[in-house]
Amino acid sequence: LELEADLRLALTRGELTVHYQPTIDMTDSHVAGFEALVRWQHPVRGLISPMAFIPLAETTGLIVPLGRWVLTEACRQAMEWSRQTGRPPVKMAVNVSVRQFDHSDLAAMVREVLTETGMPADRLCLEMTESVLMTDTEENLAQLVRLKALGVTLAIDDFGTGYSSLAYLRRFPVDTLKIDRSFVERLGEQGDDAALAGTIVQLGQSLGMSTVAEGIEEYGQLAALRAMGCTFAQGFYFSRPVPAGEAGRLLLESA
Ligand code: G
Ligand code: G
Ligand code: MN
Ligand code: NA
Repeated sequence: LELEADLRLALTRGELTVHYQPTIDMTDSHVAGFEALVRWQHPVRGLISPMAFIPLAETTGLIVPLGRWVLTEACRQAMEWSRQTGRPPVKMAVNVSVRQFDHSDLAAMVREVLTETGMPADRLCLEMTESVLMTDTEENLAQLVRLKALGVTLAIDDFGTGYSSLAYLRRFPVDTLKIDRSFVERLGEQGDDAALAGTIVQLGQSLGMSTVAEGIEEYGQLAALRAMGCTFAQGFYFSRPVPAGEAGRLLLESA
């Protein structure tokens, strides 16, 4: 309860911050984009992981203003890097909770933020879990269609951990599958696990979707996924999520 009141204030006090983790193009290893990941710099408790406060934000509805803040900050940052480098804005992926579908007109919010920041829609990717495809299907489908109409791209996060049906996947306007790190973690070990990652890559290919392997920590995992034809890679092997200053340097070095 104390944390809830604190979280409410955190938004207004500027205690939230965004870290950025690069996504790497498998073909030439350049930085293809970043995923924005929120953190809370609590005045007493220090840096708090989103795992500790996103669920609270979801149950209290604070996820709506928090989600808007993260999206605005990530787009603003992409535009600032673009001005600094003279290059087009980097591709930016932002996590969206299923609760943001329930409690707000997500497409209207995204359109406003794109206008406010000047971020081109096609540079923004929204990541959501399979639960968006599984609950309130018709209403969520309508929201996704409105989001696609803006020109943003859509990714399914932690793919393979839910149980969305293949029929839903075909019906929903999804561009990218992010292979959950549990499938990447066990690559190289005995058993079915390599087969599962490979199956998701092939599923993506047959549906015309790109694939991002999450949680790559070792070269062997990278090599295996590259051989499978996975499009993008993300994980501690390349970089942890880092503050904006460091992410900007990664972007410059990768040019
Ligand atoms: O940053 P980290 O890897 O610790 O993230 C932990 C979890 O918090 C992940 O599941 C991630 O998707 C989620 N998360 C991080 N930032 C955001 C955000 O801005 N919005 C939402 N909804 N989830 C986020
Ligand atoms: O659910 P989502 O994919 O948004 O979660 C991102 C989370 O995964 C963040 O907490 C991030 O810190 C974490 N993460 C990113 N790369 C790696 C990795 O290589 N290994 C592990 N263990 N976690 C990772
Ligand atoms: Mn994510
Ligand atoms: Na994920």
